[in-house]
Amino acid sequence: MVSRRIIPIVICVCFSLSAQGAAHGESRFLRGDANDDGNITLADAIYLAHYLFEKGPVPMPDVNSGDADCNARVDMIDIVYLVNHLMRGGPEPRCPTL
Ligand SMILES: [Ca+2]
Ligand SMILES: [Ca+2]
Repeated sequence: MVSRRIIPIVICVCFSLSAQGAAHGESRFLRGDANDDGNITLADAIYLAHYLFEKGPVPMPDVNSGDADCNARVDMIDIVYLVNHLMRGGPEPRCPTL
């Protein structure tokens, strides 16, 4: 269950959109699918906010599934990245290929 404190955080993120990118390899998970349901949705951004700010469960099946911008860290920018992708047509959560 997502706490009511998460919703304002996600709403704030929606209004401060930005995107960043970096490079490192992909493995066997869908980058950005933090809740491991096979789809990238706003639920993944909420899941990450819960993980980061309320000590919620770690992104599944690998913590890197929450690293939407592929910079080797899971942080608030990944929430922004997901919201930018879902609501503003920003880049997909994946690492650039070399
Ligand atoms: Ca998902
Ligand atoms: Ca990241």
